[in-house]
Amino acid sequence: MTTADEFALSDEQLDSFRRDGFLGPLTIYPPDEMAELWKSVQRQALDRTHAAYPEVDAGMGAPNIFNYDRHLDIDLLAEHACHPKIVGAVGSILGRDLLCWRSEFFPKYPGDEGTDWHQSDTFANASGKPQLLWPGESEESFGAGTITVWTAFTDSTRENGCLQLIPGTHNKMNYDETKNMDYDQERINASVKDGVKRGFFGYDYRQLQIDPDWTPDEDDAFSLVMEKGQCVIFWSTLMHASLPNTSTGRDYRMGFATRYVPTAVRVYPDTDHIEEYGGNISLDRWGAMLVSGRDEHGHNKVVDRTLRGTPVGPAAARRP
Ligand SMILES: O=C(O)CCC(=O)C(=O)O
Ligand SMILES: [Fe+2]
Repeated sequence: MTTADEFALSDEQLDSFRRDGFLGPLTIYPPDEMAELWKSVQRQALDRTHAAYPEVDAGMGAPNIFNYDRHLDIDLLAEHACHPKIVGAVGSILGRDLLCWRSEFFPKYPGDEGTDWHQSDTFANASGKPQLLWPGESEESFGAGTITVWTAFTDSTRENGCLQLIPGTHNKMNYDETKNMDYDQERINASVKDGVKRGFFGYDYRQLQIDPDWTPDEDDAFSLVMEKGQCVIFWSTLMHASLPNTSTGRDYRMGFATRYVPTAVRVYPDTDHIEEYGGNISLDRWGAMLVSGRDEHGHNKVVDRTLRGTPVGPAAARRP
């Protein structure tokens, strides 16, 4: 039995995950361990020498595209993405053969807007190009999204911009990711929607609504307060958003999302770059990280974390 197997979800947890589309909070680290880990990650993140994507001086509201995939150059983040508690839980949902295809930092500093309500299935939402293709699906059809594990690297509160979720909404898309959204940096921190300051990192997610007159049923939403070191696991097709950071002090919240699919999924099909959030990055140094099981499909460029001693980083990425 591997360590991850010890953390498989119980039948009860799986039932509730299937019904609600999310599970959590689950504790991955005790708070003091999380605080230490975050301190070390922050120190290491300053050095982008081996980061998969170049630094840009984008100023306030820097597009999160350049924050992607630091698990490829920061070992502590790779270890986090492979944490047995996370891999055990995600493996119970998606099966053993698992890739972490993306990680993202989600900061909210005092004064920052919340994140728009949204669902992501193919992740074409910002780039206009599907980033995930499940077996048997065409690029245009409804796939199954990805499993996101969003870990609170700092305490996540109503005041500093915690996540909000609408349980049970993961089986019906209210957004059409083949529609276009236009990027405008001027939009950041400038819109109030249904009384809440929200945006989507320079986009307005409402532009993707299938029914332009529809509004999310916020009466069914709840705010997910988490202590640092806790995570929530959810389908990317679940309706999710976050509150603005209304704190007046220096209380920021930092979420770190790791995203998983089975090895059978094609990631970034027929693409060698991503263009979104006002940036354009080459996928030359990207690799999907195998976090458990085996890749018997060979669809993706894979970095193997399951082999002891295998170097992590873009240099280790190989085409099978
Ligand atoms: O942290 C946030 O505000 C948004 C996170 C999110 O949308 C995601 O992890 O998919
Ligand atoms: Fe999201």
